[in-house]
Amino acid sequence: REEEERLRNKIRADHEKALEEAKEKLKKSRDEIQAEIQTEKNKVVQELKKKESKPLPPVPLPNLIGINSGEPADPDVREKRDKIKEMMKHAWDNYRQYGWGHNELKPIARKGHSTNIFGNSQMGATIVDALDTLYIMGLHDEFREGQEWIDKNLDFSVNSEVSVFEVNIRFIGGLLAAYYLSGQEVFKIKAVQLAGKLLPAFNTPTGIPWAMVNLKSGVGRNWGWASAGSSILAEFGTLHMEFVHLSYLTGDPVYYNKVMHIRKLLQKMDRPNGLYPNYLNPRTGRWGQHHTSVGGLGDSFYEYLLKAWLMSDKTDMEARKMYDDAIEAIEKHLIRKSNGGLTFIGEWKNGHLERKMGHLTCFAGGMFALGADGSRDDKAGHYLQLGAEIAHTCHESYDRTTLKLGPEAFKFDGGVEAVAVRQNEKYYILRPEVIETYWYMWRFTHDPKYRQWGWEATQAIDKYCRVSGGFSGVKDVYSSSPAYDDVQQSFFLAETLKYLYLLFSNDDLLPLDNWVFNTEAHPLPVLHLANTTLSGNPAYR
Ligand code: DMJ
Repeated sequence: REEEERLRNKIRADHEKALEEAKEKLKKSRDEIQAEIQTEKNKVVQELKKKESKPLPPVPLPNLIGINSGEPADPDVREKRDKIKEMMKHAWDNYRQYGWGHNELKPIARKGHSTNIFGNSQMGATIVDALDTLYIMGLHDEFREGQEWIDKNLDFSVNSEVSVFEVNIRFIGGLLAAYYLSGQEVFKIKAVQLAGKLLPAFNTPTGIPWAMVNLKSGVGRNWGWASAGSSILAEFGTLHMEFVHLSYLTGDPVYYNKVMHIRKLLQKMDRPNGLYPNYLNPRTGRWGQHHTSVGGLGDSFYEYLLKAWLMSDKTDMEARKMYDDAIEAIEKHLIRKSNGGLTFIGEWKNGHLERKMGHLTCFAGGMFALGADGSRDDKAGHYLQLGAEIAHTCHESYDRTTLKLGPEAFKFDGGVEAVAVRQNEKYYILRPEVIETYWYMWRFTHDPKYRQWGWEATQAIDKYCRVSGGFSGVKDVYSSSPAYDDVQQSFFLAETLKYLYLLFSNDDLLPLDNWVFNTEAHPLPVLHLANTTLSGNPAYR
């Protein structure tokens, strides 16, 4: 009886206590309740962040050779190199002052700038893209500022739809290069976090990724303008280098498997005239329009076949074969000599060759030179020569303008050679490809004309693109007083200034036997995996 009574009293007391608590809660204002909910939510987010920032398993760092100095002995060359470093400082300082944390800078309006490739959030694209250039130029205070911003502010849990390709080459590539150069863990951790956010883009019926993915929801889709819902060759075909490094650094084969799946699928497909079309439908696995380009929409796919082989310490023969087959077909169908003797690479459109070459295509001169060693039938001399001819043509496209800066696209039709015809192809947006080719040609030949051409471009950029708030693109390279586009592209700091700096440095700075540059000029070390296997995947190699 007593026990029953005691229990009943306890239940009554508990009940009253609960009622009291509920009343207390109800007394709280809506704002107070919301604040409590927010605090709880924040706790969960913090927990998650802690989990995500857990250190990754240690892996042996590849042999890192030549990450400092490259100081030339010749005072004239040193002076030129110093000038390029000063230009980098001007670009960075102005971004630091007027665009900090934004993706890019508007150097005339002196405020932040962004485009849809970066989604709608401020991800500091210029900071991430510029880090390794700052590092090799010895701008260490600036590098540290960038690192601090990344550590504190770079957050990928945002409701933002980004380009998988652009984020891969600029952010993952930039972070990985910064990690290898500096050894700072934060860059590796951020790269891996971001890669995890890109993985849902591969959830398509074929495993060919969507062009865009929402970092928060993981929902992907393709660009509205791309041939009947297709994915783009140069986008899904430019992930290999970064993804192999991610698997190497994490021991998780998931990244490697994604890109190898793409490769296997491409290998199985028929290629019209041996050429890869620029468009592939990720739902059906069928090609879209039969357009082939070594410029926009195709370019870096070919580049990454070659670089996959180089990065594997020349053991990935499958990639080398795909590269050799592809450039043989390109040479046969797309490369011609103009009446005036200029070698150019045209665009293939449904069985017809358009005699037009893009500024983007000019990177191919460097690619041919880089791939010369190890080419089929010992055609090394031939490919080095082809690289030199493309470099010459692209230099002509600069030299035939008023500003001595190259247009976005130029024709080889009738009497017109290496000159832009349409008004909307006359712009120069601080692109690197021509300078990139000068640098590779310089490394392989040491012909002084490449330094001379690089210096001409440096002076033209400084004269016509420099403004007090940074560097801007120009709308017409044939006009003596062109309008500015008011954008300082992040690739100007990542690529254009880096290639120029390397052109005036000694070859022992980032030697090509040890480093492979991704398509955004971020150097990644060659993985000497001869005696090892990629964790979890004995099939590698
Ligand atoms: C860069 O983002 C990369 O080089 C890419 O492969 C092509 N275009 C720009 C620079 O022009």
